[in-house]
Amino acid sequence: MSTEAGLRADIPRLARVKGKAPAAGIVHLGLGAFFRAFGAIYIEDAMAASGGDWGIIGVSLQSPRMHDQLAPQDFVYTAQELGPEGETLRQVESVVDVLVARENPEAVLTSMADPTTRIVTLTVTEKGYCHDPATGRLNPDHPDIRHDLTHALPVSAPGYLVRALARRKATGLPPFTVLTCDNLPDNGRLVRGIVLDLAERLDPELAAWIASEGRFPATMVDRIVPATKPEDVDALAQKTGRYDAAPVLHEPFRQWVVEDDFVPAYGEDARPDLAAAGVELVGNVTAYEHMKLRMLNGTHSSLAYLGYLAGHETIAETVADPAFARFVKSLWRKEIIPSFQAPPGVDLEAYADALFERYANPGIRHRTWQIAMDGSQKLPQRILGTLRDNLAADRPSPGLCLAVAAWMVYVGGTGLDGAPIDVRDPMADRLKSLSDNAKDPAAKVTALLEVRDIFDPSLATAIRPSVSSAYTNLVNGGVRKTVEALA
Ligand code: CS2
Repeated sequence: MSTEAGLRADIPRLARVKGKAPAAGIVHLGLGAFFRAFGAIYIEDAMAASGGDWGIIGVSLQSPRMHDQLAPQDFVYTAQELGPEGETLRQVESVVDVLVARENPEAVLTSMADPTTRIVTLTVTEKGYCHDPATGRLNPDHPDIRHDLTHALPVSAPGYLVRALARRKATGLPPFTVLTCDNLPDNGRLVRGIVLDLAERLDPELAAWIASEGRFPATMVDRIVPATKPEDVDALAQKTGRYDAAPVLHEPFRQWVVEDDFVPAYGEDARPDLAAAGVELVGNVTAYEHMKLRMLNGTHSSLAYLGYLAGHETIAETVADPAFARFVKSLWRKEIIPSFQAPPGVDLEAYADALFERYANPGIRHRTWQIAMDGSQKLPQRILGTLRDNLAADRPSPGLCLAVAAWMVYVGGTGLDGAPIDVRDPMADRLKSLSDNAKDPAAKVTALLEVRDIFDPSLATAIRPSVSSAYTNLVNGGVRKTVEALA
């Protein structure tokens, strides 16, 4: 019997056990599974270690679902840690409210402009920044940005940041620190540039104030958090005898590296005691970010496209296939590790070994289809930067070119077995029609490499031969054979 139908009515709902909710200090834009399994836990640990009012007001930009699931259980939820040897459960209580921006934009701006709000964290995914992925700059033609330029109540994440900062300036408050937790390159600088660009178009004085008073520390975030399925909700209810409408599932591993650069006007109160919770506070995040985006996310996306096309449902299933295991190890060793400088004291071979173990964790059913989403927004920082650095060093990248070719087959919308693919990507229609209108593999590759939002011209020219032959091999020989030949 499904929870929705039966158990929900029969068993008690989850409730706050620690009594009063903490007072709020953070507004989080884009409250999804990842932040609830990651930032919300670190922040709860920091409050437990050192106190402070850092309750989190979550904001869903679009859907009321998260609010509707969490409100009846006072915004608490279960974090289910899935290790290779079993699982542990934890109740997380740092979220104190959820607002739905589309339904009540005024409430969101009011919270962001409140004197108690000192940090706005974000996980709005790559596409939520309304930028051009190839350049990292604001896309002023994005429909949400066009809306936000002419309406006081915004719809986009950058719009909320800018309008809320304007309110704080008008009432004489310091800005909040903007702490992005999305997998974007140099994410702090990127969001700062986007916010300043939008502010400049609305009010140059506001832009100048944000530029001098605002802080946008870069971060590297890492924890694998597959989407929660209805079966997971049911199984947890059966196990605990309590109904939680929105548990999160995650692996044991976590790593958060943050530049220690918060709005100075708040002094000691500028941030939770993140270090006490195990966050690494550093002066510069770049090396960590290269390591994580290239080694983890780069191979995740490569395995997602190739694995999906080979018929594998999850990453764990994909790396259980020896050909793919050899392939990913050789990607790390030959193409990715040599492309960047390791963070101080980090052994990249050991990092790769640990990643392989994380991918192989049978407790984590992370679907290749989920990771394959939004490739147009992900490819540049995950794969193309590495390719560019390898070209400059004259290092061949056959594996990464194969991954790009697999992405091209994927966005064509038809698997190698002829089955349709449910492609989720803001550019899905455009990519599919480019592919459909080209007659053979070489023409498809050429057409897709001409998408300037993703590929710059010199990179496109340089990788065309290799991507083209990889595409042809995929079509003629199938995925496994092609992967095997490379590995
Ligand atoms: C994944 C990431 O869905 C994806 O694109 O690559 O969400 C990945 O699991 C996390 O970045 C791990 O920290």
